[in-house]
Amino acid sequence: MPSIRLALASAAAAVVALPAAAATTTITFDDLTLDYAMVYYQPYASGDFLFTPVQYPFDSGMNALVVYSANDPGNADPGGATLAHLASGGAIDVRRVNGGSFTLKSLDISDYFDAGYVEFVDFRWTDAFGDHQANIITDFRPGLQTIELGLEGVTRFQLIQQLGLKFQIDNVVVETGGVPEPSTWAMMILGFGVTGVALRRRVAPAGA
Ligand SMILES: [Ca+2]
Ligand SMILES: [Ca+2]
Repeated sequence: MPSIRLALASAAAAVVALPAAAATTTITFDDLTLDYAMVYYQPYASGDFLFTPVQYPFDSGMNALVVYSANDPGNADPGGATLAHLASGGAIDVRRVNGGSFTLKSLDISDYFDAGYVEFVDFRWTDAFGDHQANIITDFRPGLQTIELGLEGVTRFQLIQQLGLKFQIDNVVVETGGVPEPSTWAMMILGFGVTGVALRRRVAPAGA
């Protein structure tokens, strides 16, 4: 009987401990295997992350995403795909379906034609402290560059194209599940406590 109790307690502890394990995901857009730049009017979904095209008042064209796939000469990810907004002034909005927070570790970026143009990208993100803004500047070389961000507790972020300045993104690295909710902590402590009790019960007869 004590061994059964131990097994049950361990299983319970394992289940409640799961939310504490952070999962890191790299969103590559490489599932979008198309022949040429394809216009997307709907959000692009990867897991529970949504990439939605947003139109700002100064947007000069259609509100849509563009996929740069393998055969496009402007693709900064040869053999794979990248994501862009079609219109100058448009933005890509990223958040989780459930509105949950995540860590934005890094993302790759290049100019829209991957020609090595220096572009200024209006980067905005929201966390528990409010809204923030910074500029990302693409380098003067063809190919992707990695922007290290390490932003924790993000609930959404946007990459906004300045007038005449466009970009493509790839390899968005996000981490979820790293910060257990208070109720999860309570369940974990309870789970470990039960395991401890079961272990003591099993050890006691051997020492008697
Ligand atoms: Ca890619
Ligand atoms: Ca570049």
